[in-house]
Amino acid sequence: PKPLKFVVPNFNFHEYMSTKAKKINAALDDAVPLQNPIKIHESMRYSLLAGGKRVRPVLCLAACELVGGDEAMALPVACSIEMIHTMSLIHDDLPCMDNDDLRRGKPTNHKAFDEETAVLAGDALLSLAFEHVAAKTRDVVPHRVVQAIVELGSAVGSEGLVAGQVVDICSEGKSVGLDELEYIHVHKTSKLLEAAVVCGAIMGGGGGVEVERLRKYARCIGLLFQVVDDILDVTKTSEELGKTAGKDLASDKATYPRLMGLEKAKEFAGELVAKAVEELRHFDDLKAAPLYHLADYIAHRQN
Ligand code: GRG
Repeated sequence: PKPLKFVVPNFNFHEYMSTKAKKINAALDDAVPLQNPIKIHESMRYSLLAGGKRVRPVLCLAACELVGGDEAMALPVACSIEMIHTMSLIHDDLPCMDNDDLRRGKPTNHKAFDEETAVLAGDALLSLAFEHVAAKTRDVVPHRVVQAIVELGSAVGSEGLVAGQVVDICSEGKSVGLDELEYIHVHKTSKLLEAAVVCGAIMGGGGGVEVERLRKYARCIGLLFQVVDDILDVTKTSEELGKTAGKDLASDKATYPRLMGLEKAKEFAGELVAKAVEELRHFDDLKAAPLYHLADYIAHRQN
């Protein structure tokens, strides 16, 4: 997609991301101390502190501040979201799922530890995510905390990430159309990004209309995230191989470029980013700067 015209000048996005990511990393480090039983906590920390981009928790803090909240009000739920994201990656990499050996350039959890520990580390992170938001959120009225917990639960369960994963698994080896591909991506990827933004706005004291506007923004960037992932899959592999056809064209996995062609997939990504930022026009430009730039970052990221 073309660069956004409305990215706010003089906003140092790189600095913004690294400042927020440092806070999130420190909070995650505190949330899972290395305690007995050592093995399980080591395994949880191995994946949780393994250097992800922290897109979801940053989105959460940005949404909280956009509606007038203080970052501290959303920090616990932002950590919970990263715990859930991490556990979904641990389980996704297991031999019974994708059977991957590497994640973020390091051995996957079950390779670094063992399969039993990886399953349990995922379970423990999922449980801790809900405990953490309920126990550690401060200065937010209880009904908002409950509302955020409901959002989280529905994003993760059999109508959320789990739904996306099960439909993805069932579609293996079958021909997948655009509608089914969108269903998989919306559930596997968008739902948690949506929960991140919506929970941030809820904790920050956002009104109903603001929260729903931000939900629409998040749905667009959630799908965008995956469309860009699919595009990168083709373009990066093409560059690496010095060929015109990328990895995904060789495999039988359905992706946007495969189903609609690379150019149309890029156009679709452009439409999604435009639709996302359209929702931000209702907010103050300066206050919305982080979310403008996050949309731009997701559209143009290289990994
Ligand atoms: C959540 C209860 C529960 C079970 C998990 C395994 C599973 C069910 C779902 C799979 C979900 C999955 C792996 C979706 C892919 C999401 C995605 C786009 C991951 C990559 O996100 P990045 O790029 O990763 O933000 P980093 O490494 O930066 O954190």
